[in-house]
Amino acid sequence: MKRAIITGITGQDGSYLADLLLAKGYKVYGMVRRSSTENFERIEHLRGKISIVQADLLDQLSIIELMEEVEPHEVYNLAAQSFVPTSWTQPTLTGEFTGLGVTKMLEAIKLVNRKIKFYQASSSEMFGKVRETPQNELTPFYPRSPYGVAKVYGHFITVNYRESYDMFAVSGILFNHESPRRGLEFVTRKITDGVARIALGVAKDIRLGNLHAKRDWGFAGDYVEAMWMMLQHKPAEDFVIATGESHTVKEFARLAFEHVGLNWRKYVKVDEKLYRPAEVTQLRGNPAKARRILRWRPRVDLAGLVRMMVEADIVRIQEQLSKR
Ligand code: NAP
Ligand code: G4F
Repeated sequence: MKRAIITGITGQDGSYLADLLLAKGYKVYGMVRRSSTENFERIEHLRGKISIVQADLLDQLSIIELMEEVEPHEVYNLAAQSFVPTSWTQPTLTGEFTGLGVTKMLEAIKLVNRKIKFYQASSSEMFGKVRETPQNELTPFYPRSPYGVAKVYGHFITVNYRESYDMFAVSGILFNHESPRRGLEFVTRKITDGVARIALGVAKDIRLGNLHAKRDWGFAGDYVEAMWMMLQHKPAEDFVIATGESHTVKEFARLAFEHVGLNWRKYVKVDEKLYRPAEVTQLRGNPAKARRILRWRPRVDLAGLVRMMVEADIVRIQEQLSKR
């Protein structure tokens, strides 16, 4: 039976990847950092099916010991400080988790067993102030936030360990992917949660920042499949994962409000405090390489994603209200 370690198991992608690997017959080890309260909401349904193991991206020895104990075939490094605005208020912490944390994972593999396959969760934020559209594996990076800068480091250290030590280490350059398990502070989930509350009469409006920003949004369930495919494909190489379509925040909000029969203009308020010091105004990926080599393609389109997220938030908030 194949063994996999997932860092960031309590996050959106970690929970979907665990679902996928369990379905494929893996033994899954989810790495969590020590916390005074459990934060297992997204993996509640996996209790008893996966093993939870403690280690921290900031603690080299804890990661080495984890590799020695589990002897994994595959490691998926999804843990990071992943919220872009926080990277301006906590830039050094973001650098340590999101950047140097990757080196700690790679060093542990180098020391324990170089045959372990490694996936690094890289990001379209690395393209930042984009140099061409759409962006592909060869597009130069121009990050626009401490988060983006840290991800560029994580990407190149992965490439460097592959080239220096002949390790199977790949970087997946994933564009934005969303789901009902997305953190509430990210724009899509903030919108669908707000729409559900407004439709159920418990909120009056949603305050958003830049409505003109464009993103290439896909469904997280489709994207974790691409992560797995990258580790099955030889030789180890990097891939862009995206839908190839780009939409504005305003369009996302319009679709979400339309789903409950409301006009977004009446409920969305622009709050300039939510503007970023430096914005990534547009992102659109070119997934041609992944389509051609991995045979990967997304199954959920934007309309399907919006529907799935709004409906899940309505059900969740109705349940909360019925318990009051
Ligand atoms: P997420 O929901 O924010 O989850 C982040 C995870 O990292 C959480 O499980 C968190 O644990 C863990 N973590 C943070 N610091 C840690 C530390 N010091 N030690 C151990 N664990 C730590 O993120 P996501 O959306 O699932 O994204 C997964 C990865 O893909 C991230 O690296 C993100 O930057 C990258 N990415 C995401 C997207 C996207 O659109 N979702 C696109 C491109 C790349 P706690 O629960 O303890 O906080
Ligand atoms: O949903 P967002 O916060 O995602 P962002 O910054 O694109 O980052 C996400 O995707 C990256 C992949 O490209 C990941 F690497 C990263 O970890 C994360 O998952 O913001 C999307 C856009 C931005 O342009 C932002 O300015 O939405 C705009 N926006 C407008 N109003 C808002 C808001 N973003 C947030 N979070 N909240 C708002 O009220």
